[in-house]
Amino acid sequence: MATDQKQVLDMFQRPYKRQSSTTKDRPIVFDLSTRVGGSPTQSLSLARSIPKGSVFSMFVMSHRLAAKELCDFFMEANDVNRLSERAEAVRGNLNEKLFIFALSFVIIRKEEMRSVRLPNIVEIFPSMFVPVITLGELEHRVQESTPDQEVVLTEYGPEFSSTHLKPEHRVAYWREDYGINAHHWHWHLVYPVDLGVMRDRKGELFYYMHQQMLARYDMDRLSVSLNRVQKLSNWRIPILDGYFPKLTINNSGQAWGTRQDNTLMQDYKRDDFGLPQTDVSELEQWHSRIMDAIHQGFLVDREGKHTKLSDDVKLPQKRGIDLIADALGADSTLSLNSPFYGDLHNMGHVVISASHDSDNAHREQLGVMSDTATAMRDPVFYRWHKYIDDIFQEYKLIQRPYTVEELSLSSVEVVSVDVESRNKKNQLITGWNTRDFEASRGLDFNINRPVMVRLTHLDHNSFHYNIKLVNNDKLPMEVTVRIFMAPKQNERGVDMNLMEQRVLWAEMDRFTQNLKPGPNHILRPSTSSSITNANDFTFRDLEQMPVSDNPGADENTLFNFCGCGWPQHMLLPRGKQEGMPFEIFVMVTDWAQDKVVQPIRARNCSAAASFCGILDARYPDSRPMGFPFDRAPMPMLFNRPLERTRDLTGLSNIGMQDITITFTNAQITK
Ligand code: CUO
Repeated sequence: MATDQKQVLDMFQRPYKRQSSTTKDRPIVFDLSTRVGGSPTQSLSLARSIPKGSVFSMFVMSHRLAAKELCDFFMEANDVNRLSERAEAVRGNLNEKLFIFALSFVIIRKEEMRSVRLPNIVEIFPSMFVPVITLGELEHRVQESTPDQEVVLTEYGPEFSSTHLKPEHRVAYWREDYGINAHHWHWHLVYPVDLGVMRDRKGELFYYMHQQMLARYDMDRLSVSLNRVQKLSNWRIPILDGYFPKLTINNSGQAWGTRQDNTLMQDYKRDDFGLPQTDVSELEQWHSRIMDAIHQGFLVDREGKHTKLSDDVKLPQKRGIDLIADALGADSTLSLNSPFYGDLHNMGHVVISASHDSDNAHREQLGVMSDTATAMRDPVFYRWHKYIDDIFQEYKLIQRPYTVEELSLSSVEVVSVDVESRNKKNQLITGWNTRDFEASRGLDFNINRPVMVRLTHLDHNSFHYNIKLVNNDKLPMEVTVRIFMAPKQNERGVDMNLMEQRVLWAEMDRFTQNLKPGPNHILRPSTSSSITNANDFTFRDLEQMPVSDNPGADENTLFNFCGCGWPQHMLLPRGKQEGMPFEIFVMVTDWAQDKVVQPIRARNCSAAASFCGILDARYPDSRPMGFPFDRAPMPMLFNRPLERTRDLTGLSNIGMQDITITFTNAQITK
């Protein structure tokens, strides 16, 4: 392990402690009580105003300002040594999650530190992923263990936090999956609001990545015979489903707020986050102003100037979808008019997470909806985001449909598409699997041996796409291959038409391919997916990595972004035990039209580029995100069954295949 990597790991262990055990002989350099970092002006007053052990929420404006202050302080450090000194000076005095967020933010962005990798967030904050009762049981086992027992293990089964008495509990395995929650935390770290991060098509990716998570959630809901998620649009009636996370906010044991079934959203009047009172009617007003903008076709800035909303623009000019997402996300530097369009998405998270104690009368903490690492556990997250997505879809549906010219690539013919796994064609298998995490990296169990927790998760047998196609051109051709998957039938068991299926298409992979003239054969492994992240490392993985394998050896390799990405084990929906029909859709487009001129050489860390972009580079596909399903289908295809799509358009560059996903309810053997 390289020295830099070791220092980073030291900073991330037990973040609530003033000094980690591995650095206890290093002197404290700064005295935080008077000044920090040798600069008398830097008192970190905003950062210090967030109490230790309580919620840190990037959805809350005052917390974003505190994060900015701490990130700026860490950004002044030019190498891992100096960062580590600054981190040591403040750790134990600041809110732990703010501390880890700012450290991670700086390590990702500092040119000098990009050779090191961040450890998995599950091991930094086990208590945000593992129920408190499981951790208690773990402590018990530690006490009962003998010194020769190297690993203390506990099981966390597929029932998760539920009993299956309530229908929503059937998808608890999905909502409470450690990987999707870690991905969501990482995504918002890479695309934060109000931290001065101006990334290419940030707003559009906010729309697209969240829309795709909803599509995936709905695929799993249909897998367990639940209806697709209903948007949370009527805030005057109670939220049907409660949520009891059974987790603690951090490693000190403070519990999250819980929400009973049938809780009503209420005006936000809490006094503990420096936020003004926010009435539910204010959210409605922001929503209505954004809807007006969509239907009028323009946003209005603070000087009254109109900015047209259209997706038919030439990049890098901003598409309408990007501008609307900026207005919804309320980044003060990106929103064209934040006083007018408000802070709808973020404040929705806050108002919902405070609905059990909206005036702080009970001194209860906010619920899990307030934190990007835990929000996806709560059923209301999807209802809220469906509501947000509905705004985007309203906009997308008034864009003109794509023309045949935009959709076709006549020189390429997709002859056949198959998925293959263990010598079976078009039959995929899912089941359960487990992964071990070292809880003792984040929590102190008072022993010198690793204490492990074993988390259960959905998984599948890996597979590959087998695509046969012909390049009818006389020259080789660079193409983009776009692969999507959607369920075939709705909750009534009826085959969906293209319009109904439109928002259910989940991206599986997107890659460039050189086609030689004549027949071509693509074998693409599922593990190479452009949405997933294979580089998610535990502390132990990183410690055991030989120095020669460390990316620091190659300064052009930027690994930190790799922490962002959908978990590979959640690439497939669960499917049904009796088998569930899905469809694979493959579309080939011309790379010469799709490609983006990068301002600098796009570097290596593009593993999950579809969902996370590429560090320091533009989003690597000029088409609107979600293409071709982002817009309404051509009118003549509107109500037609999908099978007939190709016949009607004569689009040779599209191939489709029916497949079956079967859930075994058994351990997956890799
Ligand atoms: Cu990711 Cu609402 O944006 O949680």
